[in-house]
Amino acid sequence: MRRAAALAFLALAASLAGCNRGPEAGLAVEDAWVRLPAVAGRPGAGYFTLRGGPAADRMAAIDSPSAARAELHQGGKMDGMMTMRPINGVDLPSGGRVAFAPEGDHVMLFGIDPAIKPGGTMRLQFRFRSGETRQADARVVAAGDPAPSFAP
Ligand SMILES: [Cu+2]
Repeated sequence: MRRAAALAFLALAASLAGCNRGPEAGLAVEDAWVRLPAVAGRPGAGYFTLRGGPAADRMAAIDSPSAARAELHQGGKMDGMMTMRPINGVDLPSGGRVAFAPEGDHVMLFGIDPAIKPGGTMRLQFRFRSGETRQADARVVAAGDPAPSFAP
């Protein structure tokens, strides 16, 4: 009886594992969104959550087919003012989560394609030091709009 239950569990685990491809399958980009600039031609900002795979990694760069250039920025506040500075990546612990969120880290998107509109999506491409890549279709909101809510 106990053995049968153990076998059933193994079968379930195997079928769940079958959904994944390769040992790095846990690495993911979730809940990506982009806030467009208030003034056309100014940079927009992108936010997302990185989910670490089985091995520690580092997210090293983002680019987009719909932006001329993208920079990773570390954001913060100093004396009540928003500050930002370029960073060359962010460490992603094994199985960990790293959030890029308003008033914190973000990807600055320069030269956004005018065809990108609120309510649409914008493709972001993530490159990791391990050589892994991921894509996300970020939800696009207008400058004054609140952050989109993502299903848990
Ligand atoms: Cu910035």
